[in-house]
Amino acid sequence: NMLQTVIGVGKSQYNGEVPISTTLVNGAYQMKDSTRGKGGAYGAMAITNANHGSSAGLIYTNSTNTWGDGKQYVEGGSTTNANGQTAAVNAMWGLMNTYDTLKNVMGWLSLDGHDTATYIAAHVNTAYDNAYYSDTCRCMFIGDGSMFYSLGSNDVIGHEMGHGVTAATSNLTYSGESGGLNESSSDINGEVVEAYARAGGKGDTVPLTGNDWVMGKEISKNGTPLRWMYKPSKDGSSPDAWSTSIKRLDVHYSSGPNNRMFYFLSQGSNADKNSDQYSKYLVKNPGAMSGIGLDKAYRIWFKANTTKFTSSTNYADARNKMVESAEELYGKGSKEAIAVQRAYAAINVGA
Ligand code: ASN
Ligand code: ZN
Repeated sequence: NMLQTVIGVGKSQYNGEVPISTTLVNGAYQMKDSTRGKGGAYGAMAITNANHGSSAGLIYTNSTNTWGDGKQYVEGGSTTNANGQTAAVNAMWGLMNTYDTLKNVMGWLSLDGHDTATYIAAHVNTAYDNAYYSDTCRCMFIGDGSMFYSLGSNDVIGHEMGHGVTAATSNLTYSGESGGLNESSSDINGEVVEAYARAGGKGDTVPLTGNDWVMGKEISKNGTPLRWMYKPSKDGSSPDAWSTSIKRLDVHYSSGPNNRMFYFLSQGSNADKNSDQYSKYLVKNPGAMSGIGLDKAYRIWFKANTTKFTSSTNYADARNKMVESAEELYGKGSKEAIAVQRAYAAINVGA
């Protein structure tokens, strides 16, 4: 590639000053990274400015290689000023960490596994309280928020881009139980990206740890997360365990039990019955359960989602295929395979 990627200084909103990948083109810097992905809409991973519209817009450019001011975008301000760039810094940092997590932890290139470059459009719509992945552009849109701050924290970007991995692999149908699993897969990816970034981008040379097990805490103006993986019912709408009725819930709620399963698998359960981490279903498995750590839990989940699940996988099928994955990775009867069984039993799936 003729374009040379250089490292700029990004003043991010949630992670302080971060090194961001940019490209020097004719004396100006573009927020574009040709070392992470190829082809796609911009020929490289990139951040664009939707500038309050609904389409992607143009790649961010700057005369120097220092970007943003670490502050929330102020509605009505110029989107070429430092405030406008901060959302782009958040986006690039989250996207670099998402790409690196997939590559360095899982050996998976970009979202589709074939290294097709993706991009993020920042400042979509006006005061927009959402971020979303679109499989049409294989890209992501980030709003500036109204109840939220700019929706570009690492867990949110990891979540949305996780939809791209699922779309390219199991393609779990986005309704019913499969929809809950699709959402949960994105929450899992979000937490892993958060942990990866906090571990300093060292991949599996250091244990993945330090994520907060809640989604979107940083972007929340009142400090209340969107979802609690260790106790989904704290949101007032998500169940903590599987039942026949969860298929009728919105996918952001039916994801809850699988999120809790994943928390138990990684972190174990707390023996204190009054703690948020305790599951009443653990009484079925008194020996349960010590966690196997985020790194192993993610490998088992990733293998199941990318090679075993189908579009109609439900909780029971996910449980069986997670056990298969754990057995293939760590052996039949391994502590990891047993931990998967116990984590699912703890949410009322299987014995
Ligand atoms: N941020 C949401 C999600 O990724 C967008 C949506 O509800 N479709 O699930
Ligand atoms: Zn989602």
